[in-house]
Amino acid sequence: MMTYENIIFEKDGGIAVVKFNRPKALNAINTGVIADLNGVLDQVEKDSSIRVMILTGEGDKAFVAGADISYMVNLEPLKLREFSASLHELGFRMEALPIPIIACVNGFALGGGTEIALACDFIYASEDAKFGQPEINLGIIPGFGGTQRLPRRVGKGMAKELCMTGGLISAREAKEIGLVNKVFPADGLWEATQKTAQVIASKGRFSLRAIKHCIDSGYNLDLRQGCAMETDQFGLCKASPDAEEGMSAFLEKRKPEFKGELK
Ligand code: DAK
Repeated sequence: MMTYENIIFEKDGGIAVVKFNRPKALNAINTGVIADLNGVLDQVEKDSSIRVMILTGEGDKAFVAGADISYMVNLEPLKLREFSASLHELGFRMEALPIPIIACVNGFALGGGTEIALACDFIYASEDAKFGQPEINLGIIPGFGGTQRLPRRVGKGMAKELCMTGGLISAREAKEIGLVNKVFPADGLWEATQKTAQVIASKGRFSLRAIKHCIDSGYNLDLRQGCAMETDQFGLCKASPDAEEGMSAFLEKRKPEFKGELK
C-alpha cells in the first residue's frame, strides 16, 4: 500500500479508511492534500476488493478546517482559479467513484471542509462537529461547490444564509437542515460509521454503483429523463451475478453473498 504525506490510507476488509492528516493546520487542504487524495482514488479505483470508503480527519479537533489560507494568500487570481478547478475536478472524481464515500465529520468542517463532505455520498457527524462557509470573512466566496452543492442539499435560502453570514452551525443544526444524516456522541462516531460502512460493503457492487449514478445524475434531470435512466440501470443489474444471487437467496431463505464484479 502506498503511503502519503498528507493523508493516511488504510484498508479494513472491504472498507477504505482515508484520513486527512495535517492536524497541526486542522487538516486544511493544500495542493499536497489534493494530489494525495487523487493518488488514493487511483488506488481505490483499481482495487475491486474495496466496497466503500470512509473519509475522516486525523486528530480530535477537525475534519477539514477549509482550504489552506496560508497557501491561498500568496496566489495570483489565475492560480487561485486553477486551485479551485483542481478541487472541483476532485469533487467530480469523488462523485464518479463507483463505490460510496461516507464523510465521518469528527470536528470542524469549514469552507472546503463542508464542501468536501458534500462531495461524499452522505455525512455522519460527531456532536461537537461544526459546519459553515466562512469564506466571506476572508473576502472571498466558496470555491469548491459551496454555492452549488450546498443549495442542492439544503435549499437556496439556507445556503445563502450560511454563505452570506459566514456563521458556523452545530452538527444538530446541520442535521435539522438535511446537511448531515446522523449525529453521534464523539466517542461513538467512528463505530457507527464503520457499522454502516460494513452494511454497505456487504451489498452488490453493481447495485451500489447504479444507485449512486442514478441519484447523482438523475438529480439534475427532469423526472421523466431520470426515471428512464433508472429503468436502464435497473435492467442492467441483471448483467451482474449479484441479481441472481440476491433473488435466489431470498427464495432459498438464506443470506445473499454478493461477489459480482463491475463490468
Ligand atoms: N488554513 C490554514 N491554517 C489553518 C486553517 C486554514 N483554513 N484553519 C486553521 N489553521 C491553523 C491555524 O492557523 C493554527 O495554526 P498555528 O497558529 O498553530 O500555526 C492551527 O491551524 C490551529 O488553529 P487555531 O489556533 O485557529 O484553532 P482555534 O481552535 O482557535 O480555531 C477554527 C479553530 C477552525 C475556528 C479557526 O482555526 C478558523 O477559523 N480557521 C479558519 C476557518 C476558515 O476560514 N476556513 C475557510 C477557509 S477558506 C477556492 C477553493 C476552495 C475554497 C475557496 C476558494 N478556490 C481555490 C478559489 C475554500 C476556501 C476555504 O475553505
